[in-house]
Order: sequence, then structure tokens, then C-alpha cells
Amino acid sequence: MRITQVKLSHLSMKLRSHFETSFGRSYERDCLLIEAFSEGICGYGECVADRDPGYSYETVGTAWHILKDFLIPAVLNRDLEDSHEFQGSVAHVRGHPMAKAGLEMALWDLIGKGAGCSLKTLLGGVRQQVEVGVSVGLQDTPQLLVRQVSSYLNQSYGRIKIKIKPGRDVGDARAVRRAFPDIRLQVDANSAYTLETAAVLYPLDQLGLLLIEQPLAEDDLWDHSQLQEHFTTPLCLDESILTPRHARQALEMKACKVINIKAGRVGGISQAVAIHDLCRAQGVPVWCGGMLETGVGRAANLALASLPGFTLPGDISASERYYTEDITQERFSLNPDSTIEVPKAPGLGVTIDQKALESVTIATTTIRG
Ligand code: OSB
Ligand code: MG
Repeated sequence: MRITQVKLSHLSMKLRSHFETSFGRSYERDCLLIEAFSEGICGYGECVADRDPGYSYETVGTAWHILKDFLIPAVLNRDLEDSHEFQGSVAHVRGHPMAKAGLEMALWDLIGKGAGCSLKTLLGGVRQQVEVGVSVGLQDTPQLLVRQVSSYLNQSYGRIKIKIKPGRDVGDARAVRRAFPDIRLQVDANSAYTLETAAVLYPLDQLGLLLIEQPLAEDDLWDHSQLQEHFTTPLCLDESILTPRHARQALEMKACKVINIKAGRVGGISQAVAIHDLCRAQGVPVWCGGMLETGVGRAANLALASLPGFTLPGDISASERYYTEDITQERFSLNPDSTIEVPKAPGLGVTIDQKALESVTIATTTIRG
């Protein structure tokens, strides 16, 4: 694959309903669409950096800069056979995993389209449908939260994740558990506690949760290992795992028993697969996290989640949970058994709705060799 031109588009998409986490509330979701051209074929990639540096230090602004000034010039007009060669050619850029992952996704789409092969097949996926759940943001009251969860259960979601933050943790989780004693339920704190303040979370251990996601700081594997000793419920790390090495060290340290894998957070699908392989070899369950992706990133997540080690439901909900109008012609819908179909067409298996794309694009630039 010889990429001769790359177009970046900054998208801002209105969410159907606001999404609130411990780091803030959003009404829109920003991201970058990457279009990489090679011999008349266009490969699409989605960079999941958001407008604000809340979940991670990366933003659409930093990713735009890193892609335009460093990553894209490093790959233009070079022969790249695979993701391994891609990672080699961007290894001199420290950090910025979401920027790298967006460009790597576009390369995967090109490779798949060139070979007439779906991303699922390229990665060695083993499932045609993947089990999914829904991530429910903080609501104004526990009553509204229970109502929101009830509506998702009625839509057939078989696993619910609720966001928690200090002051809205055990009470919210208890309210949902009382209303729905048997559902598969988990919580996500997005790094809102310290080892000391996390003591208020101990009663969560009595609620039969699947897991407790990222209670402590991103850069704090050690304190997670201390906290895990207080829980029989598995801790799951999201923000803390940025490389396969972090995954290995977290498991060695017993800082978690489950890992949430997001290709964006770890620098690309190739790195996500490496973490999957490492966890699978040790019998550690993983699941595919989400970043409120458009249809482009959602297609990639579905292919990734079709790998055999993804044994827990992913945060990959139906398109309509996020947006009234998506940028792909394909819509992902929920089956009655809480699964979503993995795309079968070459590459990511999606096509762009140009009119919809235009309506959400706020800036573009094209970089040529
Ligand atoms: O922590 O998993 C998270 C969305 C944005 C940033 C971080 C997270 C999330 C979600 C949403 O939980 C998952 C989804 O895409 O449905
Ligand atoms: Mg999370």
C-alpha cells in the first residue's frame, strides 16, 4: 500500500441525548475522519480524540496537529505492507495513541479493500455477531437513571454499564440493582477516586456487579492493585492501559482482573490485538470499549470484538443510541439477543453518506506527498 494523499475532516456530531461522565457532560461528540488514498481506493479511519482533554490528554486539536505535521508525512509515499510496518514508521512519535490509531484504521481499511477481505477476516475474528451492552451516562437523579436503564432493557440490551462519580456511586448502583435484581450490571468511574476516597465504594462488592471500571487515576497501576484486594468483584482497567506492556504489568501486579480494550487508547487495532492475545493466553477476559464512535469506528470495534478472547459484552451500542444521522450509509442495529452483526464487506465494510458527512464537517485539510 502506497498512500499518496490523506484528507482530515473535523466532525462535530450532535448526540441524541447528552452523555455525562465523572469528567463532564457533552451534548456533541467531535472526532476526526481520516481518508487515506492509494491507487484509486479510499481507506477510512476514525480518530476518537474528543473536543476536550477529559478522558485523555488528546483532543481533536492535538490529533489534527500530530497527524498533519508528523504521522501523515511519515507514511506518505512509503510502501506499507501491514500494520507492523505502519507502527515502525510512526514509532518515533511519542504518545498520541488516538492519532496513530485513526491513521492505522485507514490503512486496515485500504488493506482489506485491496485484498477483498473484511477486517474481521484479516484479524482472525471467529464470530459473525458480537454481544454488546450499553453505557449509560450520569442522570440527574437515581429515579431518572432507573427509567433510562429500563428503556434500554426494553430495547433488548443485555448488559448495562452505569457511570459513577463521588456522591453518585453506591446509591445509584443500588437503585438500579433493586429495580433489576438479575441484570448484568457494571460501573465505570473514569478515574474519579483515590485509594483513600475509594473506600466509599466497598459496598459495591455486595451488588453482584460484573466489574468495576477504572476507579483510580490513569497513571496509578499500583494503587489499583491495593484496591483490588478489598474487592471480590473484578476491577477492570480502561484509561490505565495504553500499551501491551501496561497490560502485562497490570496483570503481574494484580491491578485488575479484566481489561477494556479500545484501539484508539492503545495506538491502533494492531496493539489492541496484541493486548487481546496476551490476555487470552492468561485466561483474562477482555471486552471492547467504546468512544461514542460514528459508523466508521463502530465497524472497526465490531471486527475487533469478533476475536475469541472478547468474552464480555462490548460498549458497542446500536447507531440510533448515539446519533439521529450517522456518516455511514450502514446502520448498526441491535438484535433481540443483544448482539450486533459484524460487517462482512471488504475492509471496514462501510460506505460514507457524503451529504451527512458534509453536514457535520467543520474543517478539512488535505496532505499530499
Ligand atoms: O470510559 O468507556 C469510557 C465514552 C467516552 C469516553 C470514555 C468512555 C465512554 C463510554 C461510552 O463509556 C461507550 C460507548 O461508546 O458507548
Ligand atoms: Mg471507561
